[in-house]
Amino acid sequence: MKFVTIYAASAALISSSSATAIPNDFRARCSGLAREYRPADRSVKVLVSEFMAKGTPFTNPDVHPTCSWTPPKVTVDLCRVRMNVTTSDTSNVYVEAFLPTEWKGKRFLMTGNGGLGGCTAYDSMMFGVESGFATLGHNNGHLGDTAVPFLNRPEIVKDYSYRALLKAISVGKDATSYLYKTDIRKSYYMGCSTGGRQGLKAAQQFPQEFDGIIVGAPANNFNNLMSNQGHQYKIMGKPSDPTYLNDDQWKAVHDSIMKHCDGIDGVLDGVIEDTMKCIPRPEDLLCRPGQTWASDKCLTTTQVGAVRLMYEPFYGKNGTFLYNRLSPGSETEAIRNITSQYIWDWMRYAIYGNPSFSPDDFSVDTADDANRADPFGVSTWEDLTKTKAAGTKVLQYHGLADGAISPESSYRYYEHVSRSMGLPSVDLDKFYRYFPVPGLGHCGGGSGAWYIGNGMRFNDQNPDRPLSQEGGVLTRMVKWVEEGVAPERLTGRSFKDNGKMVEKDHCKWPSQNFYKGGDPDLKESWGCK
Ligand SMILES: *[C@@H]1O[C@H](CO)[C@@H](O)[C@H](O)[C@H]1NC(C)=O
Ligand SMILES: *[C@@H]1O[C@H](CO)[C@@H](O)[C@H](O)[C@H]1NC(C)=O
Ligand SMILES: CC(=O)N[C@H]1CO[C@H](CO)[C@@H](O)[C@@H]1O
Repeated sequence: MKFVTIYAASAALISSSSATAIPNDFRARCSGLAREYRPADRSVKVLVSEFMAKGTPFTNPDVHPTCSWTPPKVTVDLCRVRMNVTTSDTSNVYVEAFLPTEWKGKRFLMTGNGGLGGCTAYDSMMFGVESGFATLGHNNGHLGDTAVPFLNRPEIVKDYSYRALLKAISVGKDATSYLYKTDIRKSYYMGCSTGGRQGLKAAQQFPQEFDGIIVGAPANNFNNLMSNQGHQYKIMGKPSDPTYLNDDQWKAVHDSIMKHCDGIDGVLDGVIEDTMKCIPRPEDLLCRPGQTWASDKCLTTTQVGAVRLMYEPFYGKNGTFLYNRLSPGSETEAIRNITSQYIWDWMRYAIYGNPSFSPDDFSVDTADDANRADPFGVSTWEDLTKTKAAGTKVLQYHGLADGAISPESSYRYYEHVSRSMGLPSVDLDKFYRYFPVPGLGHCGGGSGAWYIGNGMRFNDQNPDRPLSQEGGVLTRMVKWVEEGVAPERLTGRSFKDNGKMVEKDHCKWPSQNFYKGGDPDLKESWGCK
């Protein structure tokens, strides 16, 4: 019944484009797939296969309040396939494919998850399928952006660390080849945050599955990333503590940092090009005797002391480096993450198996315990020896205004790979390139030219003025893999509050964006050095 309705809706669409573009048996093959497809892998069960025409309202079957990244409708004609895949006696992963009628270049794209997820990245999948990729996603082995399902179920933690992804790749490739009756030509991965960590896990452990891997703002050094939130919570305290800053006070810290550091790059444009050159001085905000926040918008010595600690790295037992400082300029985004639930979830359900572990129990010992446990290698800190051997390309990017995951962690990982493999940048360039993106927040948003075609649904929010993804991460990766043209720059775009478009080419590390002069909103005004 549903199939017939959809067919009628799409028939109207075909007449306006090309009637021959859609192979006639594609729809039939799609709807018959659930019945006819018998994968050799017996752990796979097809739950749904349905043809969905452009414009069909989209519904998210993952009913969980934290799984909300759902596109409102299908934006190209596609075949939706949902599969239930058993990964052990006590775990399973839901794998989903969006297979476009107009499959361009026989390309396969695997998407990543977010946070402690638990949520299929339907928005990223819609982005991929719009670009003509056979696009896959999965729920990473449990439902919801929460660690509660990890409690005493190590198989689910294993799925979260890497197994759900590895399984989804093979299941997804097989279903794709079956539907199109032909082999995939090129295989890609794109993810940000936890999706970035998953991309690095693939690059470190099973790079042969992909020709190109796009890694955004990776949540690797994962246990310490979690612990760092506990550390930051301990520094800033609760609203009733003398160390605590409210949102307005953090905004004042942000403004003072911008005043101090925005001009280092030679132009006052609300973007710090090299945040590593910025050394915040919260003492600028200190109250004189008798002054208060209410009357003078100043901070106490206790508050200033706490803020200063936020811009220092987190050291563990015996002075061991654990995690990078808060990135200067990311304050307005970061304040929403300091009290994130992730750390408490991770420690309670994955590390200690003790739901009553409380924020006040956090100490450097907690960080030590998490590092020792490192469940299923979730830290994701190995080098890229296997990537190099497989001939796979890795493109990593990180927003320098990322308040959720410090971009300094991405520099640290890049340099770790360089030292560990004994390769200077000219040699890493052959398979691994890193792009810091000034003015980009956590995977999307920010005050700079932040839209780099990385799958965030920017254009959904700005349907009247969509931004091009040309020169962004996905188009550059395809050129690198398929034409051998390695990316030197990433083109970023955004709109200012007054509606003006900003465009900038972001440079590949270790070169950096450099202001040549002129209108800072034009890419001609910038170079790399
Ligand atoms: C998926 O498979 C698991 C077993 O691996 C089973 O418990 C679950 O009920 C299945 N879900 C659906 C919707 O079939
Ligand atoms: C810290 O040093 C002590 C004494 O040398 C050692 O036993 C312990 O393992 C060290 N801890 C860490 C986390 O390195
Ligand atoms: C767990 C949590 O609160 N995460 C938030 C961190 O900040 C980013 C960007 O502001 C949000 O998107 C996350 O939801």
